[in-house]
Amino acid sequence: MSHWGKRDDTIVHEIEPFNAEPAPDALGETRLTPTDAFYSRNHGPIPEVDPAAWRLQVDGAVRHPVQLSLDDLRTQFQTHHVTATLQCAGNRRVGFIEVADIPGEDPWRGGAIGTATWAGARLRDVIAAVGAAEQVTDVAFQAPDVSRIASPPQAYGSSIPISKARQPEVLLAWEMNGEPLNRVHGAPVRVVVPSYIGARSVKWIDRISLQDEPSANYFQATAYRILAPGADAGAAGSGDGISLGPWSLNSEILSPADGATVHSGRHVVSGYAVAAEHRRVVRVEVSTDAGQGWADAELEPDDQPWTWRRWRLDVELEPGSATLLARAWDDSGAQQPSDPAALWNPKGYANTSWARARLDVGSAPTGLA
Ligand SMILES: Nc1nc2c(c(=O)[nH]1)N[C@H]1C(S)=C(S)[C@@H](COP(=O)(O)O)O[C@H]1N2
Ligand SMILES: [Mo]
Repeated sequence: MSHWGKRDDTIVHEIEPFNAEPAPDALGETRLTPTDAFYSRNHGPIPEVDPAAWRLQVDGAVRHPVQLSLDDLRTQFQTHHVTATLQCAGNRRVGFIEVADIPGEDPWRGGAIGTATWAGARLRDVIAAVGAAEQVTDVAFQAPDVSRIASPPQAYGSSIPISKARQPEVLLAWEMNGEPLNRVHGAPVRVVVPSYIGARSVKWIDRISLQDEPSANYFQATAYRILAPGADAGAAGSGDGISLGPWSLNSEILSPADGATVHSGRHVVSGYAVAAEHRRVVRVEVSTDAGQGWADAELEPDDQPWTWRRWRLDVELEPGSATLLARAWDDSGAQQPSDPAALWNPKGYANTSWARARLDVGSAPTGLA
């Protein structure tokens, strides 16, 4: 085992704070990501919260503020299961770093994403219980982990619009993949906000506040924003740039992974695609000749609204160097932008450009070397 129960082949970007993603092949193997292959993204030390002592404070512009124990949350509200993909805004940042350096941010490959079955109470049921005042526009989450990355250093927090908070897919989850949520993924309770950047799925949550503005927390007001390409990230202040919430159409090639050496001959190219909120992935195309020709990949069934759609295609690779590309289309006819340079931003968020895998193809056919 590597750190925090992750597999030995985990790619660890930082040990403290712990930031790690699975090896691409491991991530592509299953529709549901095993917990030991699920990425971990942290901004401070991982807190150890005693579930018996844990309380969730729900307050702000509400009629009846409450303090809930884990037992209260589990017994006073119906339990719901949602299978949902989480994806970090920094997923695929390495493609941006090739365009221009992004100091101070981890070079995530395509593994800052994972799909799990979460169980918990619906946030909307808790909101209904406290009674939101008319003027409430945002639901803010607060956690106890203090981040020194934030300026000034502060505990992690963020918010989502109340319209999203009232959707049935948004959970206060205490279970992941059929087991009690573990410490590194936010025990005892985390928020799960499907189709929003992972930053909004606050772990170790201990306070929910209903308010008439977004959270003033550093990770809402200053970070997780798309600054203008020429902006100085170090000088960015509260409210600068485009605040990220819902993510956009994206895809990645997981196998063969970018940079791999493979044998010539037949290969299965495979990966994932995710659609934006309320959209569906309806087509994924793959090119083996740097974009001259494209073939439709075979897609996994589209029967889970909040999850990625994995895809695969059999291809023939000739000896030499090869560039595989993949691009997803959604049901509004949108397709991913081709060029990471057109999307590059100083903090390196939301690289949704075409997936690229550059391969060294040896001359021995597959299976004969
Ligand atoms: N309390 C807290 N919640 C947090 C974070 C954090 O650092 N502290 N990181 C966020 C980010 S940026 C992401 S992408 C997801 C990652 O969740 P995971 O570590 O369970 O994969 O958690 C989010 N929730
Ligand atoms: Mo993230």
